[in-house]
Amino acid sequence: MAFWDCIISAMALRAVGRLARPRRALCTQSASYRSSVRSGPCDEAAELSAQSLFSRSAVGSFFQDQPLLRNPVGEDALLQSYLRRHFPSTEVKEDLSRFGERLVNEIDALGHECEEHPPRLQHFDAWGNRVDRILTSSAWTRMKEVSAEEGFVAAGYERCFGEWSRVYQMSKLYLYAPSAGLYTCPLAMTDGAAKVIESLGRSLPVDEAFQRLTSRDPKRFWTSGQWMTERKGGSDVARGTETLAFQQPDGTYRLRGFKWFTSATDADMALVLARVVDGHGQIVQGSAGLSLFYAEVRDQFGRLNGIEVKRLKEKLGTRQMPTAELLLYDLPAHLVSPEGRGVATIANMLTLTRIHNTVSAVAAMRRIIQLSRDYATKRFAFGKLLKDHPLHVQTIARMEIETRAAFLLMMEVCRLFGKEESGTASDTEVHLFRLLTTVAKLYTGKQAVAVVSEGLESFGGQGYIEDTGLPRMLRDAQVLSIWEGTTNILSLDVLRSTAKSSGHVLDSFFADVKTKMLAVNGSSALRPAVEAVNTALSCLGKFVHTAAQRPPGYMELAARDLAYSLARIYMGCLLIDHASWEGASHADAYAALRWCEQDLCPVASRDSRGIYDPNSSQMDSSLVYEGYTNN
Ligand code: UCC
Repeated sequence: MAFWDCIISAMALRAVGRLARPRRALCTQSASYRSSVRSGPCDEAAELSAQSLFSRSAVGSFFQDQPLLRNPVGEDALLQSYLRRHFPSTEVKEDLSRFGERLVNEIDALGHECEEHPPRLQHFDAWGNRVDRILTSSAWTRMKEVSAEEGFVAAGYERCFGEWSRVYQMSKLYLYAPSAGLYTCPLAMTDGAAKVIESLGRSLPVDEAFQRLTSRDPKRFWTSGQWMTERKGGSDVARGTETLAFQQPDGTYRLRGFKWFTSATDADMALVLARVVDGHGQIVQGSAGLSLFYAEVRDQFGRLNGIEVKRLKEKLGTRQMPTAELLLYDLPAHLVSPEGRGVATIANMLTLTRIHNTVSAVAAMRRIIQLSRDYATKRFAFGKLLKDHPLHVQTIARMEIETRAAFLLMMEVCRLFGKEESGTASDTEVHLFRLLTTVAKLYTGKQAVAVVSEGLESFGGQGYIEDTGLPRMLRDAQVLSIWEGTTNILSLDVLRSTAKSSGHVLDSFFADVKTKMLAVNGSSALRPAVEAVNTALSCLGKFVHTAAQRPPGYMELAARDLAYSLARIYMGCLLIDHASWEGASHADAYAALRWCEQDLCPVASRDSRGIYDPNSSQMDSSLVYEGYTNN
């Protein structure tokens, strides 16, 4: 026998000895029975047999510790430092900390219940009457009460913290969103409706509605829907809206049409776009023909008011919340906008829902990181905890940098909003607010999908398992880049706001970034980041200044990259600004430096490679349609 064969035989014998040594044979039981029994001597066979017939199968003794949700305020270093920097009084921090405890102890479980008991549509009652009841879970109902109690909408209108009131309100919603079972959706539209009514002037009958939308009394509190989308137009609302409004002798209207996508359809009221039919039966097509109406969903007996719920949507995510197709058949309504100014009037609502969308996006990122980093302290693999694997931690760090940048942009938009509402915003700030609301929505929606997806991966296979609650987060994140304007529609909105303001929104952007960078020039640790932002800004400036000479269609092709450039530069600027604050941590500086290492101005980089040339557009088309047959 060769030397190696001897060694191998000896090892095999030793192994057999180890396996054979400990127990007496298991007598006569079948193989499957034997496999379910850990040990048992022959002389106890009768007893063993009885026990094992009913024994639990052996599944091993190891069970992985789960990630735990703790008070998200205590876990959120950036939220805390932001509050320390901007809210000298401790009142806000105390309210948020109290609310954080409530989240952990009460609300998070309600959120899970909303997912487990999604809404159902009951078309008929037991006696055959058409009722179209949307049946929601008790947890969903409780969320409505919680929303009133916590003043999620009210806080934005009470304005207890002056120009910081929106920051306070949205900070609370940021904590709430990942545990809210999607109740943030009706709240977004409710906030938007309150804003529209407030800006139109609170006359009857909408004054009563305003008071209910902003009430802290759960018995009075109402939510609102936003009924825009029709079969022809999710994005192209102006051309896709077919709903008609017929004026009645008393000056009210009756609406007839089909709303294809109405979210949180169990709302109490809705703002609805429709076309007024004139005395000759004529309507005006396009944007100029659209007006905005206020409608109450149910009558005094709780019956639907000229509405049939055709069906509930089967959605990828947001299943906690009812989304329906509605036939409006003589829905009583009041005209609230000037005739033909429907889109411009509902734009206020879009602004609000886009801010809420941003808040939900950042909140989702923050929550997945909190769970992921906790898990990394509990999961042992390859001889050590995940938190001690540098590559794993690097991955979470990259998620953290995205989230910090997104958080600061979200807060800045809220800050500017609060200033605009309280009349203290400069012209520059008003322009910035218009631009950044769109940019923040489009960029954070994309970030949320990427970060939440990466977050799921950090749990390995468990991230893909439904009852961990993790997959729901990815499903729900996916909607953030779709509803309230897709990424491309919002990129075009950046061009729209630029054109409408004769370039002032971009002038304000440049001026603000320059001012912020000048203020931090002294900090040497941040110098590479400051240089990167300044360089990117100058590249962006060159691109924008030559825009007028571009061929038609050029800017449309550049729109998405332009919007991304604005987002990345501004986020870099905010990270640097925060890191240069005297109370900032080393981690703040590190985040700023790392963020600014990426291509901050992709529109300039791609422009230099001719990506937006008309020729390139043709090549895109031939690439996409290569091999496609349309017959
Ligand atoms: O309904 C949906 C789901 C609801 C769920 C909401 C929950 C959110 C919760 C988040 C938290 C969890 S989804 C529906 C999604 N659809 C959209 O978002 C619409 C997307 N499409 C657009 O944004 C389009 O660009 C349109 C509809 C605005 C385009 O309309 P027009 O009429 O073709 O555009 P115009 O002619 O450019 O704009 C008409 C007027 C102009 O004002 P004037 O007439 O004074 O010049 C614009 O300046 O509207 C003004 N305007 C705006 N103003 C347009 N957009 C804005 C804006 N963003 N801000 C201010």
